[in-house]
Amino acid sequence: MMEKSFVMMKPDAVQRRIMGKILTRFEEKGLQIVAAKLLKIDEDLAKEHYGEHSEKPFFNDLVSYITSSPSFAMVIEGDDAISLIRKIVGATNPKEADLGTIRGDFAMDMGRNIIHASDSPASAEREISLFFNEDEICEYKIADDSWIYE
Ligand code: DGI
Repeated sequence: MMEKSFVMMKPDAVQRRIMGKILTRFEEKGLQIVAAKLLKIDEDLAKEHYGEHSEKPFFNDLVSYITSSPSFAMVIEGDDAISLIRKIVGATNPKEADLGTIRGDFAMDMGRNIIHASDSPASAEREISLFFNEDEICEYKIADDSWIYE
């Protein structure tokens, strides 16, 4: 089933200049970028995005990390995109993430795990609408579709 996921390279990915490498992994897999922007997340948006963790001991550190410098937010589309992207991203703790995943290859610590990706269709819908207006999402036919999907 075609799905859209919300994916965001966090401030450490931007600062470490590895955005291109990360983007390439999604593109080379055959996924399609349908929206993208660099933005500095403010405290309100950070707290809303990570609302489910508001009672956790790491919440304040998480909010200050995510608001510390710009992030690169995207909507990525593809067949089964939500679970597929979670596999490409790897486990939350980069030390446990398999090598070959983005977190497994590029990160060391939970609080610097470089990328976010929606974990379910309900979160994808919520997160996409939190970060993007409908008119920022581009519906377009991509040229190699018939070489990616049978
Ligand atoms: O969906 P994920 O980003 O893989 O994980 P999540 O939704 O459970 O947590 C959101 C972010 O919060 C995660 O990317 C890193 C941070 N986090 C989660 N659990 C811990 C944590 N940070 C610290 N320091 N310790 C934790 O146990």
